[in-house]
Amino acid sequence: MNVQAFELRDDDRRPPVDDLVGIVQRGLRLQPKRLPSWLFYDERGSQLFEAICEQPEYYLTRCEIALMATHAGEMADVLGEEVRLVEYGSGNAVKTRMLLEHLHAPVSYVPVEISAEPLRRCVQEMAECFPALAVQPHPGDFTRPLRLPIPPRAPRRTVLYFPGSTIGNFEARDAAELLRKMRNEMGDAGGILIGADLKKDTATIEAAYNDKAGVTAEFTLNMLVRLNREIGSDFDLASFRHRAHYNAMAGRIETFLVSTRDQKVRVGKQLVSFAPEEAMQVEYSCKYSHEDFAALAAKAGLEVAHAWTDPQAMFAVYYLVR
Ligand code: AVJ
Repeated sequence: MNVQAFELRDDDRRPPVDDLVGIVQRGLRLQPKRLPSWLFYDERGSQLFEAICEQPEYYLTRCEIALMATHAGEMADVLGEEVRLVEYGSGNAVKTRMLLEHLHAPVSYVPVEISAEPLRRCVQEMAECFPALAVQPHPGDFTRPLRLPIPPRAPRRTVLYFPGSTIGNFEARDAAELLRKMRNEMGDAGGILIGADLKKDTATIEAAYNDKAGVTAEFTLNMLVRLNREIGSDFDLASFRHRAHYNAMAGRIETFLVSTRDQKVRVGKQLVSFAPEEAMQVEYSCKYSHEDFAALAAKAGLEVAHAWTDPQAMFAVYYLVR
Protein backbone atom coordinates (compact mmCIF):
# COMPACT_ATOMS: atom_id res chain seq x y z
CA MET A 1 0.00 0.00 0.00
CA ASN A 2 1.31 3.38 -0.99
CA VAL A 3 0.75 5.02 2.36
CA GLN A 4 3.52 6.68 4.26
CA ALA A 5 3.83 5.10 7.68
CA PHE A 6 2.83 7.37 10.50
CA GLU A 7 2.53 7.09 14.21
CA LEU A 8 -0.93 7.28 15.71
CA ARG A 9 0.09 9.81 18.30
CA ASP A 10 -2.42 11.67 20.39
CA ASP A 11 -3.51 14.91 18.75
CA ASP A 12 -0.85 17.57 18.53
CA ARG A 13 -3.47 20.16 19.11
CA ARG A 14 -5.37 18.65 21.96
CA PRO A 15 -3.73 20.31 24.92
CA PRO A 16 -2.96 18.40 28.09
CA VAL A 17 -5.80 18.49 30.63
CA ASP A 18 -4.20 21.39 32.56
CA ASP A 19 -4.19 23.53 29.43
CA LEU A 20 -7.77 22.56 28.66
CA VAL A 21 -8.88 23.70 32.12
CA GLY A 22 -7.00 26.96 31.58
CA ILE A 23 -8.52 27.51 28.12
CA VAL A 24 -12.04 26.95 29.48
CA GLN A 25 -11.46 29.12 32.57
CA ARG A 26 -10.12 31.96 30.44
CA GLY A 27 -13.09 31.74 28.06
CA LEU A 28 -15.53 31.81 30.98
CA ARG A 29 -13.93 35.00 32.34
CA LEU A 30 -14.69 36.87 29.10
CA GLN A 31 -17.79 39.00 28.80
CA PRO A 32 -19.80 37.50 27.17
CA LYS A 33 -18.48 34.06 28.08
CA ARG A 34 -16.97 32.26 25.15
CA LEU A 35 -15.62 28.78 24.37
CA PRO A 36 -13.64 27.86 21.21
CA SER A 37 -15.57 25.88 18.59
CA TRP A 38 -12.80 23.31 18.04
CA LEU A 39 -13.93 21.90 21.41
CA PHE A 40 -16.94 20.41 19.55
CA TYR A 41 -14.90 17.78 17.80
CA ASP A 42 -14.26 14.92 20.16
CA GLU A 43 -15.24 11.51 18.80
CA ARG A 44 -18.92 11.93 19.60
CA GLY A 45 -18.88 15.50 18.27
CA SER A 46 -17.41 14.37 14.96
CA GLN A 47 -20.14 11.71 14.68
CA LEU A 48 -22.80 14.28 15.45
CA PHE A 49 -21.40 16.64 12.84
CA GLU A 50 -21.67 13.86 10.27
CA ALA A 51 -25.29 13.36 11.35
CA ILE A 52 -25.89 17.12 10.96
CA CYS A 53 -24.71 16.85 7.36
CA GLU A 54 -27.54 14.41 6.70
CA GLN A 55 -30.29 16.58 8.14
CA PRO A 56 -32.68 17.94 5.49
CA GLU A 57 -32.18 21.51 6.74
CA TYR A 58 -28.37 21.43 6.57
CA TYR A 59 -28.01 22.35 2.89
CA LEU A 60 -24.26 23.11 3.00
CA THR A 61 -22.88 19.60 2.49
CA ARG A 62 -25.45 18.60 -0.10
CA CYS A 63 -24.90 21.78 -2.12
CA GLU A 64 -21.13 21.47 -2.03
CA ILE A 65 -21.28 17.83 -3.11
CA ALA A 66 -23.67 18.72 -5.95
CA LEU A 67 -21.30 21.49 -6.95
CA MET A 68 -18.37 19.07 -7.02
CA ALA A 69 -20.41 16.58 -9.03
CA THR A 70 -20.95 19.21 -11.71
CA HIS A 71 -17.64 21.08 -11.66
CA ALA A 72 -14.87 18.82 -10.31
CA GLY A 73 -13.64 18.12 -13.85
CA GLU A 74 -13.34 21.82 -14.57
CA MET A 75 -11.63 22.41 -11.23
CA ALA A 76 -9.11 19.69 -12.04
CA ASP A 77 -8.39 21.40 -15.38
CA VAL A 78 -7.80 24.71 -13.61
CA LEU A 79 -5.50 23.09 -11.05
CA GLY A 80 -3.46 21.52 -13.85
CA GLU A 81 -1.16 18.53 -13.95
CA GLU A 82 0.97 17.00 -11.20
CA VAL A 83 -0.63 18.69 -8.24
CA ARG A 84 0.21 17.97 -4.64
CA LEU A 85 -3.18 18.19 -2.89
CA VAL A 86 -3.08 19.17 0.79
CA GLU A 87 -6.42 18.96 2.54
CA TYR A 88 -7.13 21.05 5.62
CA GLY A 89 -9.05 18.58 7.78
CA SER A 90 -9.92 15.12 6.53
CA GLY A 91 -13.61 15.33 7.23
CA ASN A 92 -15.73 14.52 4.24
CA ALA A 93 -13.96 12.06 1.97
CA VAL A 94 -16.81 12.25 -0.57
CA LYS A 95 -15.83 15.69 -1.90
CA THR A 96 -12.12 14.93 -1.89
CA ARG A 97 -12.70 11.72 -3.80
CA MET A 98 -14.68 13.61 -6.43
CA LEU A 99 -11.78 16.00 -6.88
CA LEU A 100 -9.05 13.35 -6.88
CA GLU A 101 -10.94 11.31 -9.47
CA HIS A 102 -10.55 14.20 -11.91
CA LEU A 103 -7.05 15.47 -11.04
CA HIS A 104 -4.45 14.98 -13.77
CA ALA A 105 -1.54 12.85 -12.54
CA PRO A 106 -1.62 14.09 -8.93
CA VAL A 107 1.71 13.69 -7.13
CA SER A 108 0.44 13.18 -3.59
CA TYR A 109 -2.46 13.71 -1.21
CA VAL A 110 -1.74 15.10 2.25
CA PRO A 111 -4.65 15.15 4.72
CA VAL A 112 -3.94 17.45 7.67
CA GLU A 113 -6.07 16.32 10.60
CA ILE A 114 -5.89 16.77 14.33
CA SER A 115 -7.89 13.71 15.39
CA ALA A 116 -6.15 10.38 15.01
CA GLU A 117 -9.17 8.23 14.22
CA PRO A 118 -10.67 10.32 11.39
CA LEU A 119 -7.17 10.66 9.90
CA ARG A 120 -6.66 6.92 9.97
CA ARG A 121 -10.02 6.30 8.31
CA CYS A 122 -9.30 8.90 5.64
CA VAL A 123 -5.90 7.40 4.81
CA GLN A 124 -7.36 3.93 4.55
CA GLU A 125 -10.22 5.01 2.32
CA MET A 126 -8.07 7.11 -0.02
CA ALA A 127 -5.45 4.39 -0.34
CA GLU A 128 -8.20 1.93 -1.31
CA CYS A 129 -9.81 4.28 -3.83
CA PHE A 130 -6.56 5.51 -5.37
CA PRO A 131 -3.96 2.75 -5.11
CA ALA A 132 -1.47 4.64 -7.32
CA LEU A 133 -1.65 7.84 -5.27
CA ALA A 134 0.94 8.65 -2.59
CA VAL A 135 -1.06 9.34 0.57
CA GLN A 136 1.02 11.24 3.14
CA PRO A 137 -0.98 11.96 6.29
CA HIS A 138 0.00 14.93 8.41
CA PRO A 139 -1.34 14.64 11.97
CA GLY A 140 -1.80 18.04 13.58
CA ASP A 141 -3.52 21.39 13.73
CA PHE A 142 -3.94 23.14 10.38
CA THR A 143 -4.02 26.58 12.02
CA ARG A 144 -0.36 26.10 12.89
CA PRO A 145 2.52 26.16 10.39
CA LEU A 146 2.72 22.80 8.61
CA ARG A 147 5.83 20.74 8.05
CA LEU A 148 4.71 19.13 4.82
CA PRO A 149 6.13 15.66 4.09
CA ILE A 150 8.58 15.37 1.20
CA PRO A 151 6.57 14.42 -1.90
CA PRO A 152 7.60 11.36 -3.93
CA ARG A 153 8.45 13.63 -6.89
CA ALA A 154 8.43 17.37 -7.47
CA PRO A 155 4.86 18.65 -7.93
CA ARG A 156 4.08 21.46 -10.37
CA ARG A 157 2.05 23.16 -7.70
CA THR A 158 0.74 22.69 -4.21
CA VAL A 159 -3.01 23.17 -3.86
CA LEU A 160 -4.53 23.52 -0.42
CA TYR A 161 -8.08 22.15 -0.33
CA PHE A 162 -10.27 23.56 2.43
CA PRO A 163 -13.88 22.45 1.81
CA GLY A 164 -16.99 22.67 3.98
CA SER A 165 -17.01 26.40 4.78
CA THR A 166 -14.88 25.70 7.82
CA ILE A 167 -13.21 29.06 7.10
CA GLY A 168 -16.54 30.50 8.32
CA ASN A 169 -15.75 29.40 11.86
CA PHE A 170 -13.02 32.05 11.98
CA GLU A 171 -13.72 35.70 12.60
CA ALA A 172 -12.62 38.03 9.81
CA ARG A 173 -9.21 38.82 11.25
CA ASP A 174 -8.39 35.18 12.08
CA ALA A 175 -9.69 34.01 8.71
CA ALA A 176 -7.38 36.45 6.90
CA GLU A 177 -4.49 35.31 9.07
CA LEU A 178 -5.21 31.65 8.26
CA LEU A 179 -5.40 32.42 4.51
CA ARG A 180 -2.12 34.31 4.82
CA LYS A 181 -0.53 31.24 6.41
CA MET A 182 -1.96 29.08 3.60
CA ARG A 183 -0.53 31.51 1.03
CA ASN A 184 2.94 30.88 2.46
CA GLU A 185 2.46 27.13 2.42
CA MET A 186 1.24 26.90 -1.17
CA GLY A 187 4.24 28.79 -2.54
CA ASP A 188 4.43 31.05 -5.62
CA ALA A 189 2.80 28.67 -8.07
CA GLY A 190 0.25 27.27 -5.65
CA GLY A 191 -3.41 27.85 -5.01
CA ILE A 192 -6.21 27.39 -2.51
CA LEU A 193 -9.47 25.60 -3.37
CA ILE A 194 -11.89 26.61 -0.67
CA GLY A 195 -15.60 26.15 0.07
CA ALA A 196 -17.71 28.97 1.47
CA ASP A 197 -21.35 29.22 2.44
CA LEU A 198 -23.12 32.12 0.73
CA LYS A 199 -25.43 34.76 2.17
CA LYS A 200 -29.11 34.01 1.62
CA ASP A 201 -32.44 34.47 3.38
CA THR A 202 -32.33 34.28 7.16
CA ALA A 203 -34.94 31.51 7.45
CA THR A 204 -32.94 29.07 5.31
CA ILE A 205 -29.71 29.75 7.18
CA GLU A 206 -31.29 29.57 10.64
CA ALA A 207 -33.09 26.32 9.83
CA ALA A 208 -29.72 24.72 8.94
CA TYR A 209 -28.49 25.38 12.49
CA ASN A 210 -31.76 24.48 14.22
CA ASP A 211 -32.73 21.17 12.65
CA LYS A 212 -36.07 19.68 13.69
CA ALA A 213 -34.52 16.42 14.84
CA GLY A 214 -32.38 18.32 17.34
CA VAL A 215 -29.05 16.94 16.13
CA THR A 216 -27.40 20.37 16.11
CA ALA A 217 -28.64 21.04 19.64
CA GLU A 218 -27.10 17.76 20.76
CA PHE A 219 -23.87 18.65 18.94
CA THR A 220 -23.70 21.98 20.78
CA LEU A 221 -24.47 20.46 24.19
CA ASN A 222 -21.93 17.71 23.59
CA MET A 223 -19.22 20.30 24.18
CA LEU A 224 -20.28 20.34 27.84
CA VAL A 225 -20.43 16.53 27.97
CA ARG A 226 -16.87 16.49 26.70
CA LEU A 227 -15.66 19.06 29.23
CA ASN A 228 -17.33 17.23 32.11
CA ARG A 229 -15.54 14.06 31.06
CA GLU A 230 -12.15 15.52 30.20
CA ILE A 231 -11.66 18.22 32.84
CA GLY A 232 -14.15 17.06 35.47
CA SER A 233 -16.37 20.16 35.27
CA ASP A 234 -19.97 19.74 36.45
CA PHE A 235 -22.08 21.48 33.81
CA ASP A 236 -25.70 20.41 34.34
CA LEU A 237 -26.80 19.45 30.82
CA ALA A 238 -30.48 19.96 31.65
CA SER A 239 -29.76 23.60 32.53
CA PHE A 240 -28.28 24.74 29.22
CA ARG A 241 -29.92 24.93 25.83
CA HIS A 242 -28.70 25.44 22.27
CA ARG A 243 -29.45 28.72 20.52
CA ALA A 244 -28.38 29.65 16.99
CA HIS A 245 -29.46 32.88 15.32
CA TYR A 246 -28.39 34.67 12.16
CA ASN A 247 -26.84 38.07 12.72
CA ALA A 248 -27.60 39.57 9.32
CA MET A 249 -25.55 42.67 10.00
CA ALA A 250 -22.42 40.64 10.73
CA GLY A 251 -23.35 37.95 8.16
CA ARG A 252 -22.96 35.03 10.48
CA ILE A 253 -24.74 32.38 12.49
CA GLU A 254 -23.96 32.88 16.16
CA THR A 255 -24.37 29.80 18.32
CA PHE A 256 -24.73 29.94 22.08
CA LEU A 257 -25.24 27.71 25.06
CA VAL A 258 -27.86 29.51 27.13
CA SER A 259 -28.12 28.99 30.87
CA THR A 260 -31.75 28.27 31.76
CA ARG A 261 -31.34 29.26 35.41
CA ASP A 262 -29.14 30.97 37.94
CA GLN A 263 -26.37 28.44 38.56
CA LYS A 264 -22.76 27.86 39.50
CA VAL A 265 -20.50 25.46 37.63
CA ARG A 266 -17.24 24.04 38.93
CA VAL A 267 -14.37 24.28 36.44
CA GLY A 268 -11.08 23.13 37.90
CA LYS A 269 -10.72 24.96 41.19
CA GLN A 270 -13.06 27.76 40.19
CA LEU A 271 -16.80 28.22 40.57
CA VAL A 272 -18.31 30.05 37.62
CA SER A 273 -21.70 31.80 37.92
CA PHE A 274 -24.29 31.86 35.17
CA ALA A 275 -27.29 34.19 35.28
CA PRO A 276 -30.69 33.03 33.99
CA GLU A 277 -30.73 33.37 30.17
CA GLU A 278 -27.01 34.15 30.11
CA ALA A 279 -25.65 33.17 26.68
CA MET A 280 -22.18 31.67 26.26
CA GLN A 281 -20.88 31.96 22.71
CA VAL A 282 -19.55 28.73 21.21
CA GLU A 283 -19.48 29.21 17.43
CA TYR A 284 -19.61 31.65 14.55
CA SER A 285 -20.43 30.37 11.06
CA CYS A 286 -19.76 33.24 8.67
CA LYS A 287 -21.66 33.61 5.39
CA TYR A 288 -20.28 35.48 2.39
CA SER A 289 -21.23 37.31 -0.76
CA HIS A 290 -18.76 36.94 -3.64
CA GLU A 291 -17.60 40.47 -2.82
CA ASP A 292 -17.11 39.58 0.87
CA PHE A 293 -14.99 36.61 -0.05
CA ALA A 294 -12.89 38.47 -2.61
CA ALA A 295 -12.25 41.16 0.03
CA LEU A 296 -11.23 38.54 2.58
CA ALA A 297 -8.86 36.94 0.06
CA ALA A 298 -7.39 40.35 -0.79
CA LYS A 299 -6.60 40.94 2.88
CA ALA A 300 -4.42 37.83 2.69
CA GLY A 301 -2.72 38.91 -0.55
CA LEU A 302 -4.81 36.54 -2.68
CA GLU A 303 -7.23 36.91 -5.55
CA VAL A 304 -10.16 34.83 -6.73
CA ALA A 305 -9.05 33.18 -9.99
CA HIS A 306 -12.22 31.08 -10.35
CA ALA A 307 -15.56 30.75 -8.60
CA TRP A 308 -18.06 27.94 -8.88
CA THR A 309 -21.58 27.98 -7.45
CA ASP A 310 -24.60 25.71 -7.56
CA PRO A 311 -27.59 26.87 -9.64
CA GLN A 312 -29.36 28.33 -6.59
CA ALA A 313 -26.20 30.12 -5.40
CA MET A 314 -26.34 28.47 -2.00
CA PHE A 315 -22.65 27.63 -1.74
CA ALA A 316 -19.42 28.52 -3.52
CA VAL A 317 -16.04 26.97 -4.18
CA TYR A 318 -13.27 29.49 -4.93
CA TYR A 319 -9.83 29.02 -6.38
CA LEU A 320 -7.45 31.57 -4.87
CA VAL A 321 -4.00 32.42 -6.19
CA ARG A 322 -1.37 35.08 -5.47
C1 AVJ B 1 -18.00 22.39 9.91
C2 AVJ B 1 -17.76 24.65 10.48
C3 AVJ B 1 -18.69 24.07 8.39
O1 AVJ B 1 -20.35 26.00 10.67
O2 AVJ B 1 -21.72 24.97 9.34
C4 AVJ B 1 -22.63 22.70 11.69
C5 AVJ B 1 -20.12 23.27 11.81
N1 AVJ B 1 -21.96 23.76 13.42
N2 AVJ B 1 -23.68 22.91 12.51
C6 AVJ B 1 -20.75 24.98 10.11
C7 AVJ B 1 -21.54 23.24 12.29
C8 AVJ B 1 -23.28 23.54 13.56
C9 AVJ B 1 -20.02 23.66 10.36
N3 AVJ B 1 -18.63 23.68 9.82
